Amino acid sequence: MLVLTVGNSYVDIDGYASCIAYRELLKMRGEEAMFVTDALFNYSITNSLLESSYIKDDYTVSEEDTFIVLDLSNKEYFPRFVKEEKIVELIDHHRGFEEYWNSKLGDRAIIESIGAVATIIVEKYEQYNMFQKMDKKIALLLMAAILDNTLNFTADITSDRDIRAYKRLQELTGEIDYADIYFKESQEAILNNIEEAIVNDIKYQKENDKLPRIIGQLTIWDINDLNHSIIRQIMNNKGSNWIINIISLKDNISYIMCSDDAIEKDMILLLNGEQKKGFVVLKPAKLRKEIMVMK
Ligand SMILES: [Mn+2]
Repeated sequence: MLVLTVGNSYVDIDGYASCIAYRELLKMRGEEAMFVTDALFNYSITNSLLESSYIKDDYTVSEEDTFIVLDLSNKEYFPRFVKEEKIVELIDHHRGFEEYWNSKLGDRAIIESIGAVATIIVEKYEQYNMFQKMDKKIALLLMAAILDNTLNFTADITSDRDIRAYKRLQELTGEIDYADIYFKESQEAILNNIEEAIVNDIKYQKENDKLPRIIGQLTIWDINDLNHSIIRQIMNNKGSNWIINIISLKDNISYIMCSDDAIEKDMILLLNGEQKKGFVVLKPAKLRKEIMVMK
């Protein structure tokens, strides 16, 4: 059996959608394949997508099986059942292990700087002339993956290929407002457990003395759906000097909440931001990793 799989820590919608869509493409081409993972699914795989008729397979990997690894090239995160010498194909967009896999797999290793692995899967459907035969539910999974991994096409890693693939999926499904639908649903999952979402993504930095040590980040769809005092409370529990970068994808704006007025003043200067309704506002949005290198 040919087994498709992803990382063992948690699965996001890109790995999930890519495995399912690639499995269906292989089936259309007469090759049987299974999508096997034991990893937890994160909030990006929303309930409506989980309820799709396309799901992972209940299959126990055996000795003879071969593997296709997606959205992953760091061996540290390989599931235990994957045998490296049995990998027949690997597709990823995380950097750092390109040489290793190119030398092992040649052109069966595709590691590219692109917004989503899902985009590469869309291109595979096109290559094999199967794009028009793609099921709408599969197309929606791939659309969600591209939206999520490119942060609604705002992330630096976004390429023209992601934009083009998404447009084609939009035409295929007729889903014009899917970004709104998808991000609202994933935001709901974040807001239902806002403390976990914030606490699990706090960075404690020492490298930049222009910034406080504690820097949070929260990516949501619409800033207007947030309860500001709860966020302040969660951050105050972590320390007294902090900022949290709240990225509102709908309008592509960073709303930076600061622990106190002094830090707020520093941030307005450092980031060239505008003070608005208790935030330092940056348009277009900046990622935390960009803010952390500003001096
Ligand atoms: Mn990905």
